[in-house]
Amino acid sequence: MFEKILIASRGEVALRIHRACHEMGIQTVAVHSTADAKAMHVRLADEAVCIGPPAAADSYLNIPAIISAADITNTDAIHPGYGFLSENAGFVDIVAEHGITFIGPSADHIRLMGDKIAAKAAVDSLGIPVVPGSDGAVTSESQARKVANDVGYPVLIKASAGGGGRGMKLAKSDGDLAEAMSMARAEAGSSFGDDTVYIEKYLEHPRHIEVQVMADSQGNVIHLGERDCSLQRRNQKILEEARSPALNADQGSEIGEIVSKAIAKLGYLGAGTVEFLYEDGEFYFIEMNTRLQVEHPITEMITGVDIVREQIRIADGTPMGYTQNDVKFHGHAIECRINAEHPVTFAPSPGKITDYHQPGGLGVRVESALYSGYEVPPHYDSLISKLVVHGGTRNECLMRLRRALEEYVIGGIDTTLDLHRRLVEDPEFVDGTYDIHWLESFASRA
Ligand code: MV4
Repeated sequence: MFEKILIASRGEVALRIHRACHEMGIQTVAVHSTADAKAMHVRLADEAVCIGPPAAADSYLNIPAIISAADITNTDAIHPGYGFLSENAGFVDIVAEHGITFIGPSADHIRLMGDKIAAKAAVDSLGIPVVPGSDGAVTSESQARKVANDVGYPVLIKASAGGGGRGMKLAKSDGDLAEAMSMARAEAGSSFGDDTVYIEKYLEHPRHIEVQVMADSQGNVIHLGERDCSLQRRNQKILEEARSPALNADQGSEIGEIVSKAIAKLGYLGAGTVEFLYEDGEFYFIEMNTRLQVEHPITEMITGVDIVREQIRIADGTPMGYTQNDVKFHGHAIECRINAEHPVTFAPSPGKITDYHQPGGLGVRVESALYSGYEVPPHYDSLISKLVVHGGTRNECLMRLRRALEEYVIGGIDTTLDLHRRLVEDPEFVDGTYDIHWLESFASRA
């Protein structure tokens, strides 16, 4: 097993990875920007290396600085967390060239899933249902018109190099198509340096449901059920649930099995998430994430599987500690993402935490690197805490979540705690009947 792991990330996930390492008897190396010198992950790690100035491009994305930090500390492996370099195939190649293990999938699988057209074709051929649309790239307006007429309007034009909602354009009817095509291509070209686009039928009221999978180097593949991530605003998830309130256990396990089989055939290694839109009882693949996800704790809460620990074991070549038969689902879990933002305007609110009190008790888990006196820097993502609650049923989980939200105190800055306090009282949220558009209207009603 590895003796020392470098954590190429910051904030709550750096702490999450540190905890898994120390429970496994593995030493940790934190890397940090000058803005993060007083961060909790730096304080707790066995060693810490400053890798550059505040801007992420010069520190957390600075590959030479991170590789140097790994070399001088005699690091065996690097965990990239999420964001930053976690889905950068070039980084994975460089890590390998330095004789260090990347804790994650192969560079080839990261590259494949980063190319949205190639990813869709690959999973389609492996039996995963996809959204009806163009067979690969669409290069001309006449070709676009033919696809749109075949699948029916409205259609969505997506950038092959995009993902996460960036570079999509909607054409409601034939009259919109030419402009949507040229805008999508221009935006894709300027944002990603690649103007390749493809077309899909636009699903109007889907839910966003994703399946967590893990695969080890012995060929063992498991799924850990689904998460419902429909509550989002401007492509930022706000609250996630496991399992999905829209599915019964059999429906969730059915798509889980389909995904597991496909992942096995793909020869994938490590943790991954296959994202679907779900509408009128049908699943439609949209993309695959080849990293640990922000919302992984809700899956851990309902399965008892420590996903980060399993990632580390897999990267080391150790078999996973579970087969599918060992995975049992217990109760319901919800994660509230708490951001340093105003709860109504969502204006960023970095600054000093003057008061801090975390909720606790049975079934309550807080994933955060905050402490009283800590200064939230303005340079990074505004996620400062994840409140993760488990209960025997969804209703018990909700009762416990309301209680935990009452206890939580984060003083000195604006946070989205009040948004969550309102959300958990809303009858439509409690019903669980929301789609991907619902939260935007809820947030604007405040
Ligand atoms: C779609 C869609 C409707 N139809 N594709 C946005 C994020 C990116 N991963 C894919 N996205 C969407 N793709 C088709 N064919 C609607 C969205 C979408 C969305 C998806 C998941 C969660 C939130 C969303 C919010 C707006 C649009």
